[in-house]
Amino acid sequence: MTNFPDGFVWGAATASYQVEGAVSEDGRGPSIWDTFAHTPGRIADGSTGDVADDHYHRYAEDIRLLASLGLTAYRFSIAWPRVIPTGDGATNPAGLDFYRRLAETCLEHGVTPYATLYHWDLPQPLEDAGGWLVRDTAERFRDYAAITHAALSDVIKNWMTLNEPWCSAFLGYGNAEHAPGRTEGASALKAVHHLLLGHGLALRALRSPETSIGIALNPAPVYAASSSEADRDAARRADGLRNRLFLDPLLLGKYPSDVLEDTGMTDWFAQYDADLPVISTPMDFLGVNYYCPQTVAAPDGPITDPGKPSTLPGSENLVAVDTGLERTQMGWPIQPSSLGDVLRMVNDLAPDLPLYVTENGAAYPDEVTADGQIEDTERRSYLEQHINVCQQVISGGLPLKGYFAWTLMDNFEWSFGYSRRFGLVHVDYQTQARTIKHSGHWLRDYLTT
Ligand code: GBH
Repeated sequence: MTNFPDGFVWGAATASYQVEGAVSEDGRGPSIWDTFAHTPGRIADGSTGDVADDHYHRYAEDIRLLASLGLTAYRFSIAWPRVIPTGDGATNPAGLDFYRRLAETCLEHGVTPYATLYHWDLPQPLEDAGGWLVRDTAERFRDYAAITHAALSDVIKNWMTLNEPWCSAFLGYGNAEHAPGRTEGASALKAVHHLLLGHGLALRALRSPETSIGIALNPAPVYAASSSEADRDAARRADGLRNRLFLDPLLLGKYPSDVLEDTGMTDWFAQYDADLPVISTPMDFLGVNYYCPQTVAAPDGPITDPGKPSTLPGSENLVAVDTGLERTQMGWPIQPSSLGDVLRMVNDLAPDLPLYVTENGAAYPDEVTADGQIEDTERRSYLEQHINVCQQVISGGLPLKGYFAWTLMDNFEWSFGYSRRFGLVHVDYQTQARTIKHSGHWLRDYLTT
């Protein structure tokens, strides 16, 4: 039995390209992730999202499974290229209809839909026209958001504009780990601005009394490896690019000047001051995706591996430090108390803003036992410890309203393909058979007994 307040939202999350498959069905257009995954060398195991979990056809079974875990909310994303196949041309009714069926099936099972409008699958024609490096993409995003909301707002009341714009900008246009696989140095900050502008324009277009709208970010506590001035400066720079570059414009209506200076982008940003009131349009909630903290130091010698494109334009001279914590299969250190730190960090900036943990979870190489069980005790323990922290921050007075596990079921883990599993539910990719893991059973018992 949980001690969470009544009405606390318990859910699981997925994203369109990671689960849907059916990439050429019912008029869907290509996205940057189709192009990227089909480019040899981009995905660790050479896989693509062509089939993924076949969620496009199996969504009803998947929503039943989600409900059977005692969860009452499903965070999924809407694929822009299903709704507007070329990005800015005609609307595809069959694409909208899929999300209507998905939302209606949720409602039939007592599950509240939470839709993310952009979880990284930009229509390829928009990338060909400049992608997030150009302002026009923000305006096309607003139009897509408005069309989608107008079509589905009777069945979907909770919306998120973007998922983790940090990843879109710095993995997509910085170090090329994600689609579209470009290495643009400090110009990746232009993508940050256009993503945030798209968010603000969409927020204004969707505003209505029955709709609750937010964004899902991936802020993380950044700790300095020591109290030396150099290490503290490294932490300032990493915190700037990871957190303040997003939180400050969204919540305070200004960009952090030190980050713009470090990256040499002050003059570029100065041209667009007039966008800040749009970007800082008040939201109904903020989603926090949390996996791990970051500890950084200034390097002893010169910049490490200068040949490798960076996710830290202008601040390459810092290094990640291993603090000896246990790690998940992703290599991400486990530090549950840091979830409390990050929630307090955003609450300090916006004291009254309702917060959700919109993703939290862990990858492990799950093994199926002889009798068909998946004994993922490490994942169970990760989830339990982080859920306990949620309870603590609520007791401490923070307006935390819900928790979404990442992820409902194993899926296409971006540049790692199918080689990393985060699910509460195991997926056998040969047969598409779903099996609830020990962690899923634990969560159900936690929520229902
Ligand atoms: C989320 O991204 C995604 O929203 C989701 O689609 C994905 O499947 C899931 O997480 C699991 O990866 O610089 O050492 O601090 C999370 C991606 C993970 C990116 C942590 C930044 C920072 C590592 N983030 N990572 S570090």
